[in-house]
Parts: sequence; structure tokens; C-alpha cells
Amino acid sequence: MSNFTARIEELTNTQAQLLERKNAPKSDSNGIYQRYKNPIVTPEHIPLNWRYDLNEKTNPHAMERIGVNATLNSGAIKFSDKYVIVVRVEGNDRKSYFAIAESDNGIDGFRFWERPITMPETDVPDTNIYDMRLTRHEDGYIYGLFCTERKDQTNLADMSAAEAQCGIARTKDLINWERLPDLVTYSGQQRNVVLHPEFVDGKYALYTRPQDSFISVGGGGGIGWGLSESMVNAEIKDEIIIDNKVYHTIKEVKNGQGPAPIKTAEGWLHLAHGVRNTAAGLRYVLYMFMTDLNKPWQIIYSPAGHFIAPEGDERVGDVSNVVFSNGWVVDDNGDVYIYYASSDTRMHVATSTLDKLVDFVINTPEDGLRSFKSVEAINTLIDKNLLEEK
Ligand code: BGC
Ligand code: BMA
Repeated sequence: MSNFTARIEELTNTQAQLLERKNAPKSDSNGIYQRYKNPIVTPEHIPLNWRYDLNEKTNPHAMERIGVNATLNSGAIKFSDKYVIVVRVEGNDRKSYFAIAESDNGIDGFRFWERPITMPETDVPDTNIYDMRLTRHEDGYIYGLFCTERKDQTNLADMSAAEAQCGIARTKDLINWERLPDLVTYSGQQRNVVLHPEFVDGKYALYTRPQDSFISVGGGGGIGWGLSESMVNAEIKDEIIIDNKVYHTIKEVKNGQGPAPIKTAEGWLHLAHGVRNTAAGLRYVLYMFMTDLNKPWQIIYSPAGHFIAPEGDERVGDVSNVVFSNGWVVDDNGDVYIYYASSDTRMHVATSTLDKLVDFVINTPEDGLRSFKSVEAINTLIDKNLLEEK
């Protein structure tokens, strides 16, 4: 056997073992959700024929030609009875693209489809596309809303000055995507835009996240909301903020809607990310809230603090101290699969149920915004427990 053949065989076997590896719940849990031992998708899951030239003549050393840096922030959907995630794959060249991986059970066995998604460009080509939110809309399409990033042509002196906006595409099969014009808003830049699954007043409804500049949300920010007559030329004329950033909370610097909200009998269940700044840089955590069934722009429950924060190995990666989620799946029996990335590097799953998440959102005390109020909430709980002991 040539060195080439031996090496390719070894790579193939190693990957096969990884793809067949079973996942298992971690031993500990706070009762709200369950983490798992292994990440579900890593750069090592990317098919070898996307990365290697498999011809000995043209690649005698069996070297990797196109490296993958990270597999992160994935949209998610149940499709043909499979758990399907649209992974943000970032190459060594720092360009992100979307690729679909599917699993039978939602917690392991994720395999990529044959090719990455070929996302058509608009007239002004995107430099980078990332963080897709999938929405199965009642109009019959599956929409993918994502961040499209281009160089800020008004600031060529600052090489990292860029412009983030909301790209829009729709599909029926997740393979062929029809690219539509980018969302038009009047509030500067946009990231974390998410399409609500139902019409509101006969219009498309979108969660937004206006920002003054590329990284900093500035005086703007917060999770916004607006309606658009169409998705073919999506435009939000009136944008309101429904969930502001707040001083000395987990969303002090910025926040953004995660995946599209889930409808429950009590209200719409939302997953979002909140960011605060620290001496070690930005820290991204996930939090939840619930909006009114008939007025999805009105928050009715807002549990204090984070829902999931980076823990253990999750804390370290390409951009450390980050968890980010833009995809979850709910099954008919109420099981919920929360797909989240850690430190912009790899994908994980956490499982819960609608009952538990609704309970968490309704019964976790709200943020009193002062230490005194936090202690007060604890004392209320202690009093209740003491009373019930008697
Ligand atoms: C990166 C994103 C990041 C954003 C703001 C982009 O260039 O691709 O991952 O969220 O910059 O830091
Ligand atoms: C952002 C997001 C994510 C990323 C995060 C942390 O602003 O849009 O793409 O996970 O920063 O780097």
C-alpha cells in the first residue's frame, strides 16, 4: 500500500469512528435542560472530499487542500423526519458558508449532505454570510435569514470597517435557494434578523437588531420588531424595540433573537443571546423570554439571568467565552432540541421539553436589577420552603 493510500485510509477510518460515535447525556443537569458529553458537529465532521484532493497523482502527500476552521452557529429544522441543521462552516480563509448536516435522533450521527449550499449572491456580492435562522412560514416556504457582510466602502482606511445586513433566501427542499433582495430598514446596520412563522395583521413579521456600526450597537440595539408587506422586497418602515439592552444584566452591551420563537399555549417562547463586556472580552450567553400569543412583540415573561452560559471546554475556542444559538427543533411530543455553538468553534445540543421551558420562563423570578432585589427573591423562596416544611 502506498503512503498515500494508507494515509487516506486512516483519515477515512478515523472519521467513520467519529461519525458513528454515540452521544450521551452529561451526568449533571439543573433540571431545566440536559447537556451532552460530545459536541455534535466539529470541523472533523466535514467530508474528506471537501478538504482533500483524493488523487495520488495530484496530491502525493495526501495533504489537506481546503481547511475548515470552525463549525458553528447553525439554524435548525425538522425536515422529512430528520433533525436538520444548517451549519455555519468557516474555512481557514475566514469565509463562512452554509452546509446541511442531518441526524436521525437529533443528538448524534450528524452527517453532512453531499455538498455545501450554493447561496446565490445579490447584485452587490456578500463578502461573508453567516448565522442562518430558518423559519417554516405559513406562506409555504422555508426562509433562511442570515447576516450578509460587506466591506464598508465609506471607510476604506479602517480595514475591518464593514456593513452587516440581513440577507434573505427561501427554499422548499433546502438544496435550491432563491435569493431575495436584502431586508431594507432605516436604522443603520442589522444582524440577528429572524422571521416570525405566522403572518401578523396579514404581514410578514420580523425580529431585528439594529446597530449603529459594525461591532457596536451604539445608542441603538435591542431586539426590534417590524412588519413587511412582502419578503420578495422586504422592507420595514416602522421598527420598534421590544427587548432592550439593560445596565448590569447579561445583555448590557448587546442582545439578539436566537431562532424563530416556538408557539405554546401560554405564549411564544424565545431564545436569545445577551452580551456583556469584561476584562477578558465580550461574553455571550443565552437567555429566554416569552411574548404574548396574539402580540408577539409584547414580552409577558422575562426570567432573570442566563439560560445557558459557556461551561468547561465550551469556554475555549476561536472566540472564547461565547455560546450562541440560532436553531432549535420541537417535536410533536414536546421534546426540544436546542442547538448551540461554543466559542465560535463547534456545535452542541441541549435537550429539554416545552413543559420545562415554559415552567422555567414563567416561574423564574424576573431580574430586580439590584442586589437588594436579588436577595429579596431568595428570601421569598426560603420563606415559602420553610412554610411548607411545617
Ligand atoms: C464575524 C462574526 C462576528 C462579527 C462581529 C464577523 O466578521 O464573522 O462572527 O459576529 O464579525 O464581531
Ligand atoms: C456575533 C455573532 C456571531 C458570533 C459572535 C461571537 O456578533 O453574530 O456570529 O458567534 O459574534 O463572536
